[in-house]
Amino acid sequence: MNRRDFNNKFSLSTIGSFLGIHFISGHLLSAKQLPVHLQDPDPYKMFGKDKNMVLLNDRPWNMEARAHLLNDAITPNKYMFIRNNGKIPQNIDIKNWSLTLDGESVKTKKTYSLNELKSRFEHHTYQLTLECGGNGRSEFDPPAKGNQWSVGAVSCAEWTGIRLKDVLKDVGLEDSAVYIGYHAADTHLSGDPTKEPISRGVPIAKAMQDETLLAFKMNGKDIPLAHGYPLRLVCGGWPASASGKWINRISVRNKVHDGAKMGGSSYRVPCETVAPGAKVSDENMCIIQSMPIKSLITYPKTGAILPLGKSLSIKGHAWAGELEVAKMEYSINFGSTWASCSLKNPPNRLAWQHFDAKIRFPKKGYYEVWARATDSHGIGQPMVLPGWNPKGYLNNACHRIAVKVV
Ligand SMILES: Nc1nc2c(c(=O)[nH]1)N[C@H]1C(S)=C(S)[C@@H](COP(=O)(O)O)O[C@H]1N2
Ligand SMILES: [Mo]
Repeated sequence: MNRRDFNNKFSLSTIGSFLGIHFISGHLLSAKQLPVHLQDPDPYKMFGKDKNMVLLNDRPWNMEARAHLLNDAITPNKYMFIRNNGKIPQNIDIKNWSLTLDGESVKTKKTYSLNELKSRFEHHTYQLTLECGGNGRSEFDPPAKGNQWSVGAVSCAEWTGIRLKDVLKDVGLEDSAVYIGYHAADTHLSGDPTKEPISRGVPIAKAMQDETLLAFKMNGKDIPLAHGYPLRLVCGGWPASASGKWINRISVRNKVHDGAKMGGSSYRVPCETVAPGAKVSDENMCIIQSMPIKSLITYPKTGAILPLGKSLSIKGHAWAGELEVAKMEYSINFGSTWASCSLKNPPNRLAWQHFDAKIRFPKKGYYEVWARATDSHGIGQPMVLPGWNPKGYLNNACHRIAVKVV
């Protein structure tokens, strides 16, 4: 049984009947929302998350935001999604934490203590958008296995650290270097110590960008444990799986990194588009690189009620992977006509951009406000689901909220 079936069949109703509780209008709740008191330990307290975040899974821990929780310009920890592939490392020994640079294409293997990294290299701070490649997966039909993310597996926090490129220059690269791959301290769910839950990476060109950080601070404080304390790679604009948490080793490779979840159908999509439900062999899958143009209406919360004659101010963010967002529009008639939103410039490359608009509704009734961003190459968001793929990645369809004018 896949997770979607499990969630639908067993979460609320089954648990309710075990406890003799009736979930009145349980059908209105997300089937993925397990009652908090059934979680042991309480993940909201454990990770410092707002109680309105949605828990998707507990082994491993996965949690997402809802659109209206992401209204802050910079995402605070309490609204930041968590995506884990394995078990979070325990008992981190900060004094002895180190990062080893190795692989076929480093001049010499070298190990730095965390303090050495912090003291020897210049610090930089950037706001960086991290979106899980599977954000929006729950919409695909036929369904795709994996966490059934809605729209909330995205964040834009302020990360402080050192540039990966400064460290790579310090160790020295051979001409053969093409990719870096991270290794981290989280452990495989099976308990097998020889298996890594995930070990991904990026091409050298991405590793050498100014904004690619080895971060030790998030929003001005130590990175929260669930987000990679004490050291994490941050590669904004790419699937967030490239941003390794709890990292202790980076391998410089002379080929595309072949760590866990680099191959097969993990974070890969068909090289050529396929019909929904098609089987695609591994050779015909390509690694996801820059994430596609996308946006989110973060204010108001869907379901807003407004008196006729009063205008509605909407707010949100848009992001475009490696590119910039060039244009932001909204529609109140299911995409028949579009009007422009005002759009701010990003504070730095790879940060999401804020938009707002003041909307007047012509008469009473039910409306949907749709938002559509267009990137600097003129590529806009699709209004319906984009290309189906076996693992349900890259859903960047327009976000919409319901508004009633009375
Ligand atoms: N070591 C390690 N790094 C990891 C992961 C993981 O499971 N282990 N998950 C990846 C994935 S798939 C995503 S989407 C992001 C999520 O980052 P966050 O939990 O800080 O939001 O971390 C990435 N880095
Ligand atoms: Mo992810």
